[in-house]
Amino acid sequence: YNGIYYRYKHPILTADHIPLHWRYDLNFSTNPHLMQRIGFNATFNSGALYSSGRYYLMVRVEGWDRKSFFAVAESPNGIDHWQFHDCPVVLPETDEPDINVYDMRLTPHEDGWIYGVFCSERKDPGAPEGDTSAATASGGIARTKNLTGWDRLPDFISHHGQQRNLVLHPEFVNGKYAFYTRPQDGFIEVGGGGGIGWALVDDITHAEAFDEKIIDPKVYHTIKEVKNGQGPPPIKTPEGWLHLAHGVRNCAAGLRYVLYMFMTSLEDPSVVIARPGGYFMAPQNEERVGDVSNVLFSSGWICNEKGEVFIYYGSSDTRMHVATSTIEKLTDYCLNTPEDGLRSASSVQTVLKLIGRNKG
Ligand code: M1P
Repeated sequence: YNGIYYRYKHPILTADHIPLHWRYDLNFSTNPHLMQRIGFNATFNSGALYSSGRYYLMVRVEGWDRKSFFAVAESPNGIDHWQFHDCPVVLPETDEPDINVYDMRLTPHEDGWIYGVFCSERKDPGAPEGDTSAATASGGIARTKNLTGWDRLPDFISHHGQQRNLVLHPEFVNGKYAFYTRPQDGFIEVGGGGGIGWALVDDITHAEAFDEKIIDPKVYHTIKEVKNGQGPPPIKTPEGWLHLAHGVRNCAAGLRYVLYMFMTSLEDPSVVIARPGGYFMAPQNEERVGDVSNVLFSSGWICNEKGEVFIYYGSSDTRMHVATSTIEKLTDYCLNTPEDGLRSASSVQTVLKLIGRNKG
């Protein structure tokens, strides 16, 4: 506990929570050795939704076969007693079938639909023969009224490169749908692109972004030096929109993903009004180790009617955790945490200012 949020000792969802009837043939005559037939590797990076007092996670489930898909888990209190629904989500496809889908953000939109916006990965059709790795990423869009039946809409069209990190804003802005984007030059590297972008779209049933402006860039020698991306849809507060995002930097141990926050204006959600410096949460203890180590990633958070905030995050592409806070505390955090001064000397000055206030 650091005054900002409570962190829980244990993960809330792991691959061991996957129901037995998804894994075992429960008929003794066809499975006399009681062997597991289908395996699951990880449950992580979940979207989140609060409805009628129940807490829902749209979990990224990854199988032994490396494919991800979505499954809903539900809890009465947002912390524990999570249970998967009986079957995973059957996501309709477009004319160009997805090879892999992941990281669905759930946005209950003021148009009355609940949108699921996710990454759709496909083999790069332009890859040279023999290259079995090159892929492309686009923003997939589906919508539902009840988390059960889903309509698939055409993928988001961007004129600024691939999109692996797309999030729908919950309200219309100037009568249009608003998306947080991340233009990137390639599948892995954002290259000259990157940063959290902002795009307005007239028709979500044919979402096409003609213009994307960067509202939160990646920055040299910060926690978001290599890339960053909007996490869940922002939460509206009296002081502005609260945003949770991930920032990535490189180090000798490889890429390090941490969570950070910022706040945007109520009048224009594309204008950043507070940038608390550094990370909000970084991987710690067992969170640091997993399939892709040194990663925290969040695609979902919930604010309930009491102003309590449940921050759901995946650690090291392996398991799900929750941290809890309140709107009041997170707003205070955003408005009163000093900005990154971008140089060591500024960091010292920031500490000195606080020492001065505390000790005179
Ligand atoms: O493996 C770390 C993360 O990599 C991707 O995030 P990004 O596009 O920002 O690099 C995603 O696959 C994410 O799910 C994953 O946690």
